Amino acid sequence: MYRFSFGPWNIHEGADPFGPTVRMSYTFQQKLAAYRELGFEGIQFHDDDVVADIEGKSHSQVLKEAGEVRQRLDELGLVTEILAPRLWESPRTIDGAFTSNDPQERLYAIERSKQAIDIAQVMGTDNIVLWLAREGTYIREAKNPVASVHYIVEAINQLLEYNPNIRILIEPKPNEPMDQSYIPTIGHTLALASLTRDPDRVGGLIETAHCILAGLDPSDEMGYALAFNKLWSVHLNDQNGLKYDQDKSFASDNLRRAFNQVRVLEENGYGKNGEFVGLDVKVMRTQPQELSFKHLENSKKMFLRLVEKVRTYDKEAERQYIAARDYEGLDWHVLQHLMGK
Ligand code: XLS
Ligand code: MG
Repeated sequence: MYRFSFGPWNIHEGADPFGPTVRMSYTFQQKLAAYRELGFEGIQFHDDDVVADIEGKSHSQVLKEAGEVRQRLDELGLVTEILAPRLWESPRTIDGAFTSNDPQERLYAIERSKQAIDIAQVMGTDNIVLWLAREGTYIREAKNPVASVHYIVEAINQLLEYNPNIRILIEPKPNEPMDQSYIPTIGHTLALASLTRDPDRVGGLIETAHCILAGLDPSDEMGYALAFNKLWSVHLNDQNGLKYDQDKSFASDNLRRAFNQVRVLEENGYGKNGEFVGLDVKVMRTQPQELSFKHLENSKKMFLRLVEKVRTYDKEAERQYIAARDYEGLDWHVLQHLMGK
């Protein structure tokens, strides 16, 4: 039995860098109410998804408001999967958060992350996600790449020390908003984990589109993390090539690539330790408001249909093709299976 999650930002108003919103907003409470209706149990939160306008509020006020949201989730039978500090929108993180050239800004990023940990504890999760959005450069000369890695390690060390229960899930992405980011892939993530004070508490969250933007195959990236027991969450979606980050519905661009992601997850027992199948999908800008949940429903349905495809896949035939080194035969076998014969 898989459990599914998404973040409130996945229900959105259609703004993009070139145009304003095109749909009315759903309120936070309406979004929460939609989860169960759509068959989702887990919520991915940023700190300021839980507590709006977080920057102006005192720590005790923040925790009080988080407590109210927690209560509402309990009533609705929802759980918080992950909590992520939003470190890329503040005027204090323009030059990056943990890797800003300004020590005061680096400090701000660490303090804000510690507060996110406190919010996570109120919300009942130990999973802290770090999408290191602005930890990178527009031009290489702007930052020191060696010092930047040490800054990130130092920040993570402080967070690990701050709370002994939490674990850090780094969500790698190679670019956007930066020209180049410092932690672009799961390999970088795991290498970074090994430099921290408690590598067992640092792992990864893999997003399909981020792998594709790095020119890598998402199922192989997932397989790599699984080999280290470090795949602690996923953000499934899809992406048409090396373009802006699209966050399309899962499987909508490349069915076979989606099949292989489900295959590597299913065959390696993903979910058995409580991991969620997380989505990070955007509905198309053209969609009318009343039809703007379809990307979530469709992504979940496709995941479950592909689980069936994995379970009904003829493994004995696969074994024979591999033994004969007949990969053309194997290719056809896979395509036939996906076409439903
Ligand atoms: C990036 C997401 C981001 C993270 C969590 O892919 O949109 O919000 O998933 O911080
Ligand atoms: Mg994501």
